[in-house]
Amino acid sequence: RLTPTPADKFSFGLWTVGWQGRDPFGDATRPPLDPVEVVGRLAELGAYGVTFHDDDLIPFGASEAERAAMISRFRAALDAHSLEVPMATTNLFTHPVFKDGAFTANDRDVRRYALRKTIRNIDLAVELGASVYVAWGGREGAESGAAKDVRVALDRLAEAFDLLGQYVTEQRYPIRFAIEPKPNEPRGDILLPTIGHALAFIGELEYPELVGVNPEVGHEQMAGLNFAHGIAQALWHDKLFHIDLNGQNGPRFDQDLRFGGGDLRQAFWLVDVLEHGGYQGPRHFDFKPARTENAAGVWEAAAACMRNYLILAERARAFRADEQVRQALRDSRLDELAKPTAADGLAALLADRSSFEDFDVEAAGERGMAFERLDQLALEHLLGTR
Ligand code: GLT
Ligand code: MN
Ligand code: MN
Repeated sequence: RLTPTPADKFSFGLWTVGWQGRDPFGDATRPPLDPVEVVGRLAELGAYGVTFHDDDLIPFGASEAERAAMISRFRAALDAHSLEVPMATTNLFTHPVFKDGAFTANDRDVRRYALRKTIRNIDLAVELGASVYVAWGGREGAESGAAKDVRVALDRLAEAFDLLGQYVTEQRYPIRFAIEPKPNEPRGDILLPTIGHALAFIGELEYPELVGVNPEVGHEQMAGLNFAHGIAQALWHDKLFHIDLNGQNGPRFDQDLRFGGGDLRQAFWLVDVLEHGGYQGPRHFDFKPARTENAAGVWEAAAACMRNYLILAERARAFRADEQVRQALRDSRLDELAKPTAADGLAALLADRSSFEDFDVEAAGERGMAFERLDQLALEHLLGTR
């Protein structure tokens, strides 16, 4: 079952397959793609959804009439191909006006403009049926120490999410926000650099229930972090509202490889935690087809993202179903980790001589954990030899 269907909930950003290959050193290597063509192609490949920034769909600075025409063409294509818009977001990074940030720009007029631009696109997102609104603050940051008072900037960032939360509450919009962390690039240092920073920030907001995270594989790996662990913690907090799937080879520039490129072991554990950890949202790909590719290569890479996810899901299922794996999990005492440490209460713990006075620490220190056998079994499932 390696052919994607809408039930798999795969989605792609317009800006992913539509990336023209422009990088800091070179010009575009591919012509622009019409969003209407993207909708048809994605549906044909088995995706269920497409996502967009305001400016991916409607060129920045377009007139009201051009905007309306573009939206109606897009909507017609969505209807014709039964494609959904599960998520949308705002471009708060391309235009020079955002060079010092959007919600945390030092200039107040820029911050007010950024909020209005965002609110305008939230209206459209809701009209098109989106239930998640992503906020990637790529320009919210600094290159030098005194340029940004981080504590004050966080006040402004919280103020922005409080205003946006108030707006969707007053409009009774069925939409929630997902903050996308990233440690650096394009700013030297970006605010809310990791999943952990974002989760802590959300706890300080006025509408915390309306805000979760949209972690991206490569962004956490740029910081040397274990992505599957980050996802597990986001799920534990009930904050995994959305996800950006792609590939990355460790700490270096943001590679945005197709899903399955980069760190394959982490991809395996990621799919395992998504498939078996209760995540119900879209499997959204945020990748950049290499700039060496022409249009054919772009669609091959998009198809490969979905195929690789399905292969890994199948491998993870086989791993979990294997009797030897189940035995190794017991030998590794995962079942014991699931038992509360002191369900008998603090007083009983303090009175329990076997937990301290009579505890044989030497014997406990000599126990093997069976983790090597367990991980070898995982490797063999990943490599397809089991
Ligand atoms: C940009 C960034 C991505 C974000 C997108 C959402 S835009 O391409 O690199 O990681 O998810 O704004
Ligand atoms: Mn992303
Ligand atoms: Mn990225």
